[in-house]
Amino acid sequence: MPRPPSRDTLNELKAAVGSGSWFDSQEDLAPYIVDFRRLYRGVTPLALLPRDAAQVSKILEICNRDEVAVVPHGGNTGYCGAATPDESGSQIVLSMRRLNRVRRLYAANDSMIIEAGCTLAEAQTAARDADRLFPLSLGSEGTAQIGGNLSTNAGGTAVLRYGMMRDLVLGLEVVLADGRVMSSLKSLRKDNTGYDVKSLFIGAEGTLGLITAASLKLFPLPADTATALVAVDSPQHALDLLSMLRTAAGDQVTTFELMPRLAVELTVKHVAGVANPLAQGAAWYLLIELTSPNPRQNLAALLTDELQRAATEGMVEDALIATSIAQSLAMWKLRESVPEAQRHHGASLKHDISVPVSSVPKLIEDGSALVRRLAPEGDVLGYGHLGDGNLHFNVSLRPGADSTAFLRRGEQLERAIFDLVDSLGGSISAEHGIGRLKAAEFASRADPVELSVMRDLKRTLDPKGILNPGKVLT
Ligand code: 2HG
Ligand code: ZN
Repeated sequence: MPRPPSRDTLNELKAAVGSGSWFDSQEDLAPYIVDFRRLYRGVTPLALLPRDAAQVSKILEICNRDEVAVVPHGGNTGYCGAATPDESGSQIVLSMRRLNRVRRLYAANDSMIIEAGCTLAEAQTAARDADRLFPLSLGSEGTAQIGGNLSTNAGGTAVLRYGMMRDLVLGLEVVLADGRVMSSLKSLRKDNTGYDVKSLFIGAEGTLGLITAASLKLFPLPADTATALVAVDSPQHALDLLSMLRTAAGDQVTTFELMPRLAVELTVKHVAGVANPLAQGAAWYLLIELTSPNPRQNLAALLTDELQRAATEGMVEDALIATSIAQSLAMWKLRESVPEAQRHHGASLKHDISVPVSSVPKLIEDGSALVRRLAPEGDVLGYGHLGDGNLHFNVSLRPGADSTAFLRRGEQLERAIFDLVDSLGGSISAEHGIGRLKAAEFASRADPVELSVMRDLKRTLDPKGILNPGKVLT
């Protein structure tokens, strides 16, 4: 069991990074103790900002010896409280921000080695500067860091085409709990030498080791893009359209995002500069994007033909294909502003869940009935990555309704929604992770054998339990 650090340990940790690379005043520590959603407010005696893997190694060596808990901290954009210390005041924070170098970009190998503290946007820019694409894409990419993306196995809006963060990794550098550095920064597409150890650290939220750098896959830059905003009358028609588009365009279908009418209305109302280019009143909207590295693909024509055919068959109510980059960006802004609009609208209950793609209509129908029954003060705001079967099945407090009653019902509603998800063979955390928020629910729902394997791995890799205690596993 970790224990509070002594004064000597704290001094040794400060010396390990040197002056200017640690904070211990309440004022300086403020950004490190509250999570993005303000669900948790912790206490810490010290935040360390190492500059390289050697310093991270030294820190963990000391913490392991003295049994001091370490909470890794990236861009702090996570939704589950994984990067926030607990209230005990005994966990130190380790910020990755200064490990922010692009170590090497191998254009001919379509890969790059990049450190954990680079933001996702910095990773994308480094790739673009070499005429390549790093395809992970999400609303918080200007702040979220690669280490956090890896540790939560981030998803976003291009998973349909490129997969999640795990699918984009060729190798990792990881500092283990005792300070040893596992350097496996290979850039190989094929490597069948034993267990896939690196994969253990992806999605582990810093509980098995601290990722300091990664070798990531790159792709050709899109040279032709077609973006459309499409109105449909039901999630089933949206799925029919997805199937039709994938038959016609295969993997060129990069993005297929669903938004209910309420999401669009709130975004237009609350976020400056957002407009709905389609006639008001559609029940559901889709943001669809097709991309190809071939500049002569004429994706706009393909998308126009398919949408016209879908309209004739009664699948599509209305559609607009962007004819300029500005118009395409405006459509993206509409989608990416939904979380912000929901924040402005007031209290909400969030459920980041996934089911097999074909079960999404049932999830929405049965989930909405649960909300009407168990949280009648709320309106369903279920939107997200339909192409991946991942909905942010959120519920927003109706203006004027009783927020205390609404929030009190949160736990019961969550359990009912998770039961529904389980019955559909889904996941209670599709892309935001477990952190502290879902640790108890996860423990009670995971396959017991799988959970015991996870606990065995934790004991093996972190026998003193110093790495991000209380997150993922209870
Ligand atoms: C998104 O897809 C993010 O916009 C945030 O994953 C989801 O705020 C949410 O619930
Ligand atoms: Zn999402």
